[in-house]
Amino acid sequence: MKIVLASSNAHKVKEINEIVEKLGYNIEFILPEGDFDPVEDGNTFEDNSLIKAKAAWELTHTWCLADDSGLCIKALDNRPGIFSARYAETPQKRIEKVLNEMKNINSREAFFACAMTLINPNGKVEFSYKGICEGKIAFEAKGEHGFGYDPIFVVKNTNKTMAELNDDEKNEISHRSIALKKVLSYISEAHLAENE
Ligand code: ITT
Repeated sequence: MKIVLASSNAHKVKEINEIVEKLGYNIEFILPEGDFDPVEDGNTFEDNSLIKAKAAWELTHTWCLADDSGLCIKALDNRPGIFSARYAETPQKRIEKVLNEMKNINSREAFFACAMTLINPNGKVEFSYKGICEGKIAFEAKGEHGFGYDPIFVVKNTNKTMAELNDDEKNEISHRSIALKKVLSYISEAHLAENE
C-alpha cells in the first residue's frame, strides 16, 4: 500500500518509513510530486494536520497522511508550538532563539507533539491521533542525529538530547512514532491495506 505523506519535509518521510519497515508493515510513504506548501492557518496541530491532509488529497485523490508537529515549551506558553517550522529563518537560528528565550528560566519542561490525519481515497477523514513526547529544554545544543529542535530537547527520564539518540532509539519513543503506531494499527485492524 502506498500512502502520500502530506509534507515537504524529507526528514519526516525518512523517519516514518524507518518506523514502518521496522514494524514489518508493507506500506510505503511517498512525498507529493512538485512543491507542496499549503497555507497552514489553523490554530492547533490538529487543524493544520487536517489542512495538509486535505490539500494532499486534492492533488492525488488517494490515501494521504499528514503530520503536523512541533515543540511546545511550557514556560513560553507552549511556543513555538504550531509555529515551530517558522520560528526563525534556519534550524540553527530557531535553536538559538529558543535557548536565548530560555536563558534565565529554570522551569524547562517541554513536549513534542505530532498530530496525524489519515484521509481515504474518497476524501474523508479515516483516522486521526496526536502523539506527545515529554522532556525538557537543554542549556546548550548537543548531538548530531535527527532534525529540527532535537539537539536541545532532553528526553524525559534520560540525560540525552533527542539528537544524541540514534535513529532506532528516537523512533522507539518519539511523538511521531507514538502517533504513527496508532495509525498503522488502525490500518491493520480495518484491513485497509488488503484492498489496495
Ligand atoms: P511539512 O509542513 O511540509 O510537513 P514542516 O517542517 O513545515 O513540514 P510542520 O509545520 O509540522 O512541518 O513543523 C514541524 C517543525 O517542528 C519542524 O520543522 C521542526 O522544526 C519541529 N519538529 C517536528 N518534529 C520534530 C522532531 O521529531 N524533532 C525535532 N524537531 C521537530
